[in-house]
Amino acid sequence: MTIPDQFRAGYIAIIGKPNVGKSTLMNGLLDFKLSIISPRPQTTRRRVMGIMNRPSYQIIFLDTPGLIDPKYRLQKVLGTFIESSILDADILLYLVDCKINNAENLIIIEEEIQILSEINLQKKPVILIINKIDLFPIDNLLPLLNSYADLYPFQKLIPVSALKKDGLKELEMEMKQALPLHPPFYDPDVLTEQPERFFVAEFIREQIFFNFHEEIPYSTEVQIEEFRERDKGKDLIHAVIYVERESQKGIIIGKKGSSLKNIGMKARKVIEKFLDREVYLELRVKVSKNWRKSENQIKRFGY
Ligand SMILES: Nc1nc2c(ncn2[C@@H]2O[C@H](COP(=O)(O)OP(=O)(O)OP(=O)(O)O)[C@@H](O)[C@H]2O)c(=O)[nH]1
Ligand SMILES: [Mg+2]
Repeated sequence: MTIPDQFRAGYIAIIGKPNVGKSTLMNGLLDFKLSIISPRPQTTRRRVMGIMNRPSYQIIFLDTPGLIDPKYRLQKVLGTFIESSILDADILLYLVDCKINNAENLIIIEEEIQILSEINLQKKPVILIINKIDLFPIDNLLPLLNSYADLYPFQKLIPVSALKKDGLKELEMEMKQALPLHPPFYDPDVLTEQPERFFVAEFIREQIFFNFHEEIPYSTEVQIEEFRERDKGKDLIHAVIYVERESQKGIIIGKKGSSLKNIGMKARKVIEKFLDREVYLELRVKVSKNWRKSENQIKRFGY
């Protein structure tokens, strides 16, 4: 493949508080479901890489966990994923959600900007994305944009709806112009650098977010014990769902295994779509007592 002289390529980190739509935005831009999404905060737990390949540019997105004050040891580790993504990035996308411009929200806006200043130590260029504009009346937008613009020297402020894919083309053009001249970092066929088994584990975890409530999704970790391609028949995937307590194990398994079966069926569909082939998925549930507080266990899970 010949690479055009003026090829542009770079890393863009997607940063913001939990639940503002970072993963939805990355998937929308890539037009492919890579990062898992749920209606609850703190869904993303690692940095997820997605590569946009175009004839004259390549953008490597880094989706990150939401910015929070860490309480658990696990959350401290997640903070390091955010830091490393910012360090690796050429440009930051700072996501916030659309809000009515009242006194209460002005305090939140100031806090958001304060966090941004604290994490963007090297003062990399930042594009502010106001997401979820589908949920708010258009009249809110201008005053909201002004409030943000008054507080920080953003390279650009762009309102979007990641869910409805509104404004994404404008955003892509803006990002493209901000990219440095550089040959592609990855082969243009590549969508991500992370292995298939990473995404398989994530899609199982996503089902836990959708099917269980309160602490269960947060107490859950999924590990792939075996991923074997077979000459004959479907790929074989053995995954273990770890929870923190015996009672949680019972809930996940459900009556006569019905809940586990349901998760397995739904996750398998997403996995097969992602891999573009059929798989045989076997799930087991184990208890790893209070793993989120255990440094060793967190490490063993690969964080
Ligand atoms: N209405 C609307 N909902 C959206 C939009 N973007 C994301 N959402 C919803 O917001 C919720 C959170 O989306 P995620 O993409 O998981 O958010 P996130 O910022 O990655 O969250 P964490 O990984 O927890 O930090 C989901 O229910 C999405 O469907 C949008 O533009 N409009
Ligand atoms: Mg996310």
